[in-house]
Amino acid sequence: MAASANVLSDPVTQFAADVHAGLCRKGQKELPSKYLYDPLGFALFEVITQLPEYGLTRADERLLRRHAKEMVKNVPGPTLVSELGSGSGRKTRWILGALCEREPVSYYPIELSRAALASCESQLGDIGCVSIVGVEREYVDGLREVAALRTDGARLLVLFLGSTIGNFDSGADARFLSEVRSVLTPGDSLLLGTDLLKPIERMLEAYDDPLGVTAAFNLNLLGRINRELDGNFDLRQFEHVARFNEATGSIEMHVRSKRRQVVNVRRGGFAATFAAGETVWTESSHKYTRQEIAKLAVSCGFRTEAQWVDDEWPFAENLLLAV
Ligand code: AVJ
Repeated sequence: MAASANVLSDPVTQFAADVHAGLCRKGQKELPSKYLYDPLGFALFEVITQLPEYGLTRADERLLRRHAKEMVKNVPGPTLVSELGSGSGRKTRWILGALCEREPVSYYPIELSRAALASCESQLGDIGCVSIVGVEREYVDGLREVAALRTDGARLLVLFLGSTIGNFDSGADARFLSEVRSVLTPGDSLLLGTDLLKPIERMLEAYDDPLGVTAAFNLNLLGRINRELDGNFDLRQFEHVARFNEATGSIEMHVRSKRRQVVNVRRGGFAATFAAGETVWTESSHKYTRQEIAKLAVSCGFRTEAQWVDDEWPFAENLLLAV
């Protein structure tokens, strides 16, 4: 193995360290949800967004398509647009298109994965008056870089769509928004997509679909450990669990061990023991109320300029103004 593979900034080393910490801790085992998105996980998530039970992404896109004109009216130009996580360009197209009606637009998607940036550029590259500059950084670092590019009088519009904010632990969402705010200047805005609280059965169906795509998405995290860290998880000995945590207002995904077993993660240099029925917590997806979002915004230095809520699937697009 090359010596350079051992430096701490090496992604494999970081993955191994996070997996080690999460699987060998006392109490509830956990793995960071960002690791769900390797190429296979990303492809499975794309399928999830098309499931009839998972209305979140379609609601997000519907709102942006229907209200993009109104949204950008609230953002006086000239404007630099930056997106935290480029996702699929489908939703962003509506906002960029609406802005284009009044001015040429510079769009800076921020994303850790170069592949995602490339796919974003190929999806949105055809909009004539938009110039795309991908930023391969962590969200806040990337945003700081973009903010430094602005010229006098230019405003920043930050997009954080798809309810990705819901994946932060409670409290961490506010810390993150405050950090974003600290990069902005009064008059800048943040368009924040948030999934809303709905009846429990509807939420559980969305995260435990009858086709088993979400189960595959979740179990793939163990498969990824096998592939990248030379682990020996037997995926058939674990099962997908989705539950609603009333205390935190979040859907949680776990993988549950069907029996007592020991798993080796050879590239991590450790083994982890699982009791029968023990779970590994792999993701939280917080479901907000409209009031909760407005409160969160105020506590982080924003004012809620407007909210748009989908009529088929409770989901809100929140336009927050930095004050
Ligand atoms: C991409 C974070 C919005 O939390 O609903 C979908 C990820 N997890 N099904 C979500 C996800 C299980 C999704 N986000």
